[in-house]
Amino acid sequence: MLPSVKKSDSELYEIVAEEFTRQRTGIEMIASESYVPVEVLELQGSILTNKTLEGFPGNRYHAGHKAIDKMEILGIERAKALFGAEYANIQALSGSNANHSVYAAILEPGDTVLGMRLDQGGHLTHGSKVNFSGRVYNFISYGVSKETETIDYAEVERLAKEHAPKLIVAGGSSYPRVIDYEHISDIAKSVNAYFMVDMAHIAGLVAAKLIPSPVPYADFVTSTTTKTLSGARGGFVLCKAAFGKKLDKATFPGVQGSMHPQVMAAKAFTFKRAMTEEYRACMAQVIRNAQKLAQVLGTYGFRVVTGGTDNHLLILDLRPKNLTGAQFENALESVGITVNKNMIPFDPQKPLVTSGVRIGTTAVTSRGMKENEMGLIANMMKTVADNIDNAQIMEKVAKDVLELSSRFPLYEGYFE
Ligand code: DSN
Repeated sequence: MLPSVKKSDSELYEIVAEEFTRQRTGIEMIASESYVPVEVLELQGSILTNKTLEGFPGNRYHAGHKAIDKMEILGIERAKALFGAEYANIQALSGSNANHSVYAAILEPGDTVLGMRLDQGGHLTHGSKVNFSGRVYNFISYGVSKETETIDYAEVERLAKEHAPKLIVAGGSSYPRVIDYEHISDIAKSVNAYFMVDMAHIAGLVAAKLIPSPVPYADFVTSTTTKTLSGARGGFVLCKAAFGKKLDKATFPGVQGSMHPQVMAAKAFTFKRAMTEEYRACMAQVIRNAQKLAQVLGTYGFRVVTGGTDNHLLILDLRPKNLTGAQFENALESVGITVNKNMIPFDPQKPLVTSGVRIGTTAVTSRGMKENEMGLIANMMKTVADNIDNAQIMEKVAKDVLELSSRFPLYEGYFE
């Protein structure tokens, strides 16, 4: 692995090696993570990183753009084909930047926007007060119903009528259920608002046509190519053709400067890979694994928020186990299982404590794990939750984690 770095910067090499060991030997269940194919690693580390370019194919501010233009056009065409979109911009450096570009394209500072609360499933960039979105725009938050823990569409409609937003944002980072895009689109139309969906978490499942696509209903769809798309670490935006020019101008020079061609090439590869049968089969397994995990954990005395999941993630309420999210996250990490503490709807705890954890199945599924392994992992989680102060039992679970991960090798042979 990294033969040149190993020779010239051993300090840095050791840090990357340490992280690789963690990834190889642990069980990775952070819902926004995946293991990318080696092609993505190669492209992101390729000579494309040497090129500085601003603008778009056919309209550049630097010479020497011929090959990179071809790459960007290829990536755009693949994104459009994969999602059946009219227009695509693949320059966003991240999902947050993708959202920022859309806001810059259609909003003025101070404009009113409806977005889902971060603590009930939304994202930081959907109006959180600690993020630019909540400081620049007048975000009004909607959430989930207390009874079902699913989106309260009646509240969305009521807030839309009351506040007449210029934009309604749907999607998020910890919502385990399918969203009724048609319903929210109808609400947006009824108040003459634009409609944007942030599908960053579920884009891979949408690409594989396993859950409904927001593309037919939304004016703008933003995403990353990480998470379920399992590829490059960056963002992209799809939109109706009529908004294409506005979107491009808002991306550059609006919120970004020069592009990252090495990452855009890795995005283009990610889109191509997501069209294959092999990828679709893996995404179907991601959902089956999440549902199996939710079902078994439910029988072990955890409360699964909304009662289950339609996608790649589930939220566990740990209160029946008398644990906080922070305690469980730490305990699981100590045995080699990585999850993140997460607010549950109407959580009485603070964000750095929380009553829940978020668990995702994309990474473990891409290593080849199936329902049987989800049963084993659920059992390990139960054992950890019930024996958090028992060092001997925790040590035994850590050994089980090592044994399980060793049966599903990661990047075997590639870095030797
Ligand atoms: N929004 C963060 C997450 O879901 O983990 C990073 O993408």
